[in-house]
Amino acid sequence: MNGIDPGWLPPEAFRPLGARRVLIAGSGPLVDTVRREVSDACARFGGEIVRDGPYDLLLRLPDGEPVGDEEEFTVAREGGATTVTALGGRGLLYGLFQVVRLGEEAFSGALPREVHRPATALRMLDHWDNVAVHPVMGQVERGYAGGSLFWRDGRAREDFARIRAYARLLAACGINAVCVNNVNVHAVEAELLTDRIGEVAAIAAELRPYGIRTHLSVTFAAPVVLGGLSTADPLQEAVRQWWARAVHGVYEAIPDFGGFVVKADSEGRPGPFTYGRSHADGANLLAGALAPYGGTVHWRAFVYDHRQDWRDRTTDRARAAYDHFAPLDGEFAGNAVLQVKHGPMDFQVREPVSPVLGALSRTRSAVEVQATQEYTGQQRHVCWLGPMWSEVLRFRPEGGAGPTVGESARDLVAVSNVGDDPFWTGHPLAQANLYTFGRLAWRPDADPYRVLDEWIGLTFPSAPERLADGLHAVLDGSWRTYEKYTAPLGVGFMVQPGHHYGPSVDGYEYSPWGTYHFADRDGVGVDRTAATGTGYAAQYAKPWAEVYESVASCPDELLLFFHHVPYGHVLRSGKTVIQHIYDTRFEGVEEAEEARRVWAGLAGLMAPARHERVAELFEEQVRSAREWRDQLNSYFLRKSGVPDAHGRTIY
Ligand code: GCV
Repeated sequence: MNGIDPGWLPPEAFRPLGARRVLIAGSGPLVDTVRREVSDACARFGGEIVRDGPYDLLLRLPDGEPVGDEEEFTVAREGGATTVTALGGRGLLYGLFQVVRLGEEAFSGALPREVHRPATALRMLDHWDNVAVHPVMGQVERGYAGGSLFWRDGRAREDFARIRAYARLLAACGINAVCVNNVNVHAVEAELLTDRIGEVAAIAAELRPYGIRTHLSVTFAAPVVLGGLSTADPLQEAVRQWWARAVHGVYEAIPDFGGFVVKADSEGRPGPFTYGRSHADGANLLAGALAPYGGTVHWRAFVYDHRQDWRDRTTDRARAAYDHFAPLDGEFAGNAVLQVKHGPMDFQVREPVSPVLGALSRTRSAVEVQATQEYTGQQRHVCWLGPMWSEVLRFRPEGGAGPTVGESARDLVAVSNVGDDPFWTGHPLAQANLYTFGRLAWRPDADPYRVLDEWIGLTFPSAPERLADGLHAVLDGSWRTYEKYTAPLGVGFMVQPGHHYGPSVDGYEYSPWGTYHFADRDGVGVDRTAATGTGYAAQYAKPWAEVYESVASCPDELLLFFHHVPYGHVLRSGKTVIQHIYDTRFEGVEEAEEARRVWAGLAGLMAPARHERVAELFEEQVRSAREWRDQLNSYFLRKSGVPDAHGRTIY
């Protein structure tokens, strides 16, 4: 593991635990993992694992009860000893990491009994990793952290120690599932389901000791492309039998296999529409095959027409997922989970919460976010997404006292931002996104800034306050800074087509992808109202349908997502839209420059390699932010003819 960054588990973070007398009561594979962790820490810091007698820390499972995967655990400190009691092996492991998080606090003073229980059943990372290098997308689709951790040049990598270390990091923030291949399943990757399941099993063996289940993306056309059948029609008996056999083979190789992830009828992927069947038919076919083994199918709701005519103002990509899936609520099998991107479009820096998440009272759902930062700086820019994800999870689709998205979702899924980069995430500070995702998935109502405190505390265990303050200064507002210098007021997609990095205001304006801003000389934005627009606003329940329908009540930051307004329209801030566009782009660049300055002042407070990597990336971030500012401002000045009220340089 030489040269690999320890992430949020540097050896030093284990000092308080490793210096103690620790009693471990229980048995099972995950208890063995706990024992190894404690024993390594004690070897380093002078403590010991004791069999009885006085102890500082007791890690225990209930006596004599069968131990399963249960995740709940309790931490308390009474009578001079700290006790972690868990209901299952995973719980004990999570309890151990909670003690690490608490540090010295776990061993001093009183610690009132606290029960920790995850709010979501499954907290999964989807790797968009290809087995073979794809001619356009490379090894990892939208990957900005080097190559795949799992695959290289057509086969499974044998860097098992690295996979094990990854599993350890994930367990320490509560993640319990990983999907090991891209949802765009190409020919080579399709074979993982059958002939090459042994390679998946080898990866699963490294993830398992940290309580992580392995999932696989499969192609809906598998019976045709792998099985030689003439159809993949979900209602054909031969197709059903083919899937049953395939799934049986998977469980023979991986008895605790988690299930499938499926992208169907989306961006050219095969799906049930080919056979005139619904997505419930499709999902239930796979759910039926997985059910006898306790597996789950995560069926993605990212279904839309990517060959739209830009001249056609009636089709609205934002509507698509709801139009396809809301009518199917109640038709999905119990082990079919509808996996919904958090916004209706595609991981833009600002989108409303997907209305699908408010339309599934009888369907299990998973919220999908994107840690890889495809549209939020591609891990070249600092963009900590904790506050954005938290806003999504706290959103109440029915308003008032209705449940939040975080309360209704069964699972939380993130598109992984990890690769074989020595810093795991390409941008060393993007590790904070991964950690925050895991912790928010465990507790969707957690305060993201406190989660960031945890990440800082673990990653930099003996950090002086100055470093913690500096990291907060750089990270806390970084998402809003990114929003300021990129796309204004919820408009989205002003990026370079294809690779999606850097500005191109009209890059997607006359394309088939359904992502338009409709800027002309008078105004900008998409009319998605029920009264005069595409009707998207009416996909929400009240009060949101009304809030978004009216220009007067629509939140500023989403104004151009829902409305086409003149440049002179006055926002709640009292500024016109055009002045807001100019001001926020100038402010965003200044904030990026300021973050770069703060970062420079943190040199000497961390490993030089980490500081240097981020410093280099800040040069690129500031360059890119200036490019965004100048292209956006020049574009809108030229379209509108309205000068900047402050007379700043616009080209
Ligand atoms: C995996 C966007 C990305 C694609 C991705 C797709 C998806 O369109 O640009 O690379 O494909 O989302 O989520 O399926």
